[in-house]
Amino acid sequence: MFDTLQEKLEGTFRTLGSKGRLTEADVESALREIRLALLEADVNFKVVKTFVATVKERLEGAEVHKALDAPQQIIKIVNEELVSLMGTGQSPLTFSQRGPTIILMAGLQGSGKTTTTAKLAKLLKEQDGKTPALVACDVYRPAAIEQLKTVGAQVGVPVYDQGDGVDPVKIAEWGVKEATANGADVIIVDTAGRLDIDEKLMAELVAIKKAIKPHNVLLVLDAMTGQEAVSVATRFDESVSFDGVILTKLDGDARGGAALSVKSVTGKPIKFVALGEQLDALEYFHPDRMASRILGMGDVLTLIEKAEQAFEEDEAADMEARLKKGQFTFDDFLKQMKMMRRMGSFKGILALLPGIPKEIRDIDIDEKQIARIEAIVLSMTKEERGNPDLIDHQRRRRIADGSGHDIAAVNQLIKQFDQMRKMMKMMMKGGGKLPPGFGGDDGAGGIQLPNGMQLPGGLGKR
Ligand SMILES: Nc1nc2c(ncn2[C@@H]2O[C@H](COP(=O)(O)OP(=O)(O)O)[C@@H](O)[C@H]2O)c(=O)[nH]1
Ligand SMILES: [Mg+2]
Repeated sequence: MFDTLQEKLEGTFRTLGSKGRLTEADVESALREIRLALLEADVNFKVVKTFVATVKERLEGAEVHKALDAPQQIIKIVNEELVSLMGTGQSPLTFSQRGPTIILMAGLQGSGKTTTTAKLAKLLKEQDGKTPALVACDVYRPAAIEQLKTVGAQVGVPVYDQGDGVDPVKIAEWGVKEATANGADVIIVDTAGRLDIDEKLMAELVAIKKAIKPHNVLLVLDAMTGQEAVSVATRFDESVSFDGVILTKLDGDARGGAALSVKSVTGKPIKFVALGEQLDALEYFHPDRMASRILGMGDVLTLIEKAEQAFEEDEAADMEARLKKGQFTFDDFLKQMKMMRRMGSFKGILALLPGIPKEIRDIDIDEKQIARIEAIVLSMTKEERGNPDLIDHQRRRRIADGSGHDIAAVNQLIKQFDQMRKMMKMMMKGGGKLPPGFGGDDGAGGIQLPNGMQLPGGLGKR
């Protein structure tokens, strides 16, 4: 996610960080690079213009080029401005005071409405203790109703449908009534999308909206379409005013233009982001955490939340204690793989951590691989598990034979372990703290950036 933008900005900050004292020209050139990076990320040009002007103004006001830690102040200001570009905080859903909360999903075909409808139900059920129900109003696309029923069943939420021979407005009204009678406290209505906005679709949405009076109209936008998503939002808002955005497919969005522009251009906040096809890949959107990710500082807070959901407390505490003593063994490695597996996709987790080397980012793990790692680790002696340097060729051979894997698999595991150990060391350096399960207690502040700089005070904390 946002790799291109991240790389560009990181490069700019690295250049700045390598200078002892910043001249006015240094600052000018940094601003120019930030401007270019944002434009290349497909951020709306008016948004970029205002953004750079604001950063510049703040820099001049703070007279940072006279200060010693100018590069860090620039990062701090850019960070704060990125946050304010995307909103002032998490923008919550409106929950009904009496009766069920009704959510109407809108968006173009293929934007991810149906998938997101199920993801949202799952999130509200698991994180907010709600009892959601879904209503299938896409009567145009073949198999659309079946699709919603399938994903609804996967997340364990009832789906109300009347087939595709009924007027969607009638289905919506009926579905809301039925679901309410059956005890749902959140009702999410999935609607049809077209390949592009057309009059009929808009008229139908307006009619559904009028009929069921939703507490939230959420526009689902495909992040990968960049500025196109922003213009879709503008056009939707002219016909069917909406309350907030769910930005999907961020996992495939290297640029970030939609995420950074949509709030400024339409005035409507992003409420949720979807980061994958799996039904648990939906998150509340936090502008500050997103800014951290964009600046390559990771998103330690989200990581901590995920960790808290996945880890047993004493398990994590135990691991922490050993890591603090500088003991990172193969047993820990195996345990960590298992813990991370419970948190979701490995790649998704690494994206939340600051300063991960590319070799580690590229490791992908699944259950089969965990079983393999386990077999290999179990074939090691206690000494070998604590000290990989001990494991020479002969020992590798023995471990390979003992575990029923070839020596290449053993070599690869040892290499990955070494990299992981180095990463742990790097992250513990400079008083850096790690999230639970990774060896830290609160994960706030003191994080070492890949370019060797330390996160300015308070930046990692909120
Ligand atoms: N990679 C990725 N794919 C997604 C995401 N959300 C939806 N999709 C995929 O996008 C496609 C269209 O989704 P669907 O829910 O049918 O869109 P709809 O036409 O708006 O209802 C499906 O293949 C989904 O699996 C996401 O966050 N990441
Ligand atoms: Mg659909």
